[in-house]
Amino acid sequence: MIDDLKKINIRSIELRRISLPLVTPFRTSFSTETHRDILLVRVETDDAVGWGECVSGNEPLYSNEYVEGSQQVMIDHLIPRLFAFRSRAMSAHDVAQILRPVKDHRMAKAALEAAILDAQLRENNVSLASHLGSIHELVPSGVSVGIANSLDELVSTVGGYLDEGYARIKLKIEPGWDIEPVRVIRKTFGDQVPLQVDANTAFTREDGPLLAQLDPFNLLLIEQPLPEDDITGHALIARQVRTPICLDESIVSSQVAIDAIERGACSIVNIKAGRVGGYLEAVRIHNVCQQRGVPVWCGGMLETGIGRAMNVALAGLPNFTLTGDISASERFWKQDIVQQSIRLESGQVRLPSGSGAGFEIDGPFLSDVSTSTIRLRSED
Ligand code: OSB
Ligand code: MG
Repeated sequence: MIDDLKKINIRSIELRRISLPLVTPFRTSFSTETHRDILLVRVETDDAVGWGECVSGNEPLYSNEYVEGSQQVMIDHLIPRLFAFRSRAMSAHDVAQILRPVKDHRMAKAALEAAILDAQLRENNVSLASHLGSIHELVPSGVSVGIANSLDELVSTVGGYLDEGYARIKLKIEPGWDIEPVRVIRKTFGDQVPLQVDANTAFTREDGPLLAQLDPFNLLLIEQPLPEDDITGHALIARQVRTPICLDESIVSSQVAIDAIERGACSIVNIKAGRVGGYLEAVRIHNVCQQRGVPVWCGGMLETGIGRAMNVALAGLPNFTLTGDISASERFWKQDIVQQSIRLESGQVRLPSGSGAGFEIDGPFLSDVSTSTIRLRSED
C-alpha cells in the first residue's frame, strides 16, 4: 500500500450522533445491547465529502473507549491537531502521525482517518478496496451469534442464519455458556458447519482444561478467552488446547501483533480497524501476520453500512483467509443509513467498487435518526 494519492485540504469536520435500535438484543459476556448510539464523522474537503464511523460502544465495556469519550477527545484533542497541521494539504496517510502524541483513543482516531481517507479517495476517484490492496470481488460472510436465553432459542437462531446462507457461525460464550451450546449446535447441524467461539475475555488462566473440552468439536478457533493485557496467559492456554487461539481485544497495533505471535499467544488474528487506530494500521497488521504465516479475519463492531462497507473492502486482502464477521446490514438493522446496504449473495458480500468506500448516505433517514450534530471548521 503506497500513498500515491493527491493530497486534500480539509474544510470542516462534522460529528453526527445517531441512535439506532438493533433488530434483536445482542448479548455478549460483557453486555446486552438493544440499541446503539453511534458517532459518525463527516469530512468536507475542497472537492469531496467523506464519512467515517466510530465503533466505540455506548459504555466502556469492550475496551476503555466509549462513544461520549470518543467525541470529547475528537473535539478537544484530535481535531485541533488536524486543523493545526502546518502545510494544510494532507493525506490520510499523515493522520496517524499527526495524532500520535495523543495516547490510545484508537477508535476515535480510526473514525477520523476513515473519513479523511474516504474523502481523499473520492477526490482521487480510487476505491478503498483497491487502495488497501484487495484482490477479491466477493468475500464469504460470517455471523456472530449472541448468548441466548436457552439452548432451544440458540438452535432456532443459528438455524435461521444457516438457512439465509451464512458461511460461518460464531457463538459468543462465557463461563456457564461454553461447552454445551457448542455441543448442541454440532449435534443439530453437523460437523460440516464452520464454527468458532468468542469469549470476550471472560475466562481465566485456570480455564485451560475447561477450554480443552471444546477440542473434540473441531472449532476453527477460540477468540480472546482471557483479559486483553494477558498475553502470557494466552500462550499458556494455547499450550493446553488443540483448537487455535485467536486474539481480538489484545491486538491494538502491529507491534502488539508481532509480540503476541512471537510469544505463542495466538495463531490467528482478528483485525478490526477501530480497535487498532484505522484501516491503514489494519493493513499493516495484515502484512505482519502474513509474513509470519498467521491467517487473519475481519471482525465487526455492529457497524452501519459506513463501517460495514469499509470492512468488506479490507476483508478482500489476500491473508484474510478466514471468514469475517461481516454479515448483511439486516442482521443488525431494520434500515441502514446508506443507500447500498450490505446484502448477502449466496453467503457472500460484495466489495464496494465506487470511489472511496463506495456508498451514498440516505440523507432523509440519517436526519430522522440523528440526535446531535457538531460542526467544526478549519480556520483559514
Ligand atoms: O468481540 O467481536 C467481538 C460486537 C461488539 C463488540 C465486540 C464484538 C462484537 C461482535 C459482533 O462479535 C460482530 C459483528 O459486528 O458482526
Ligand atoms: Mg471478539
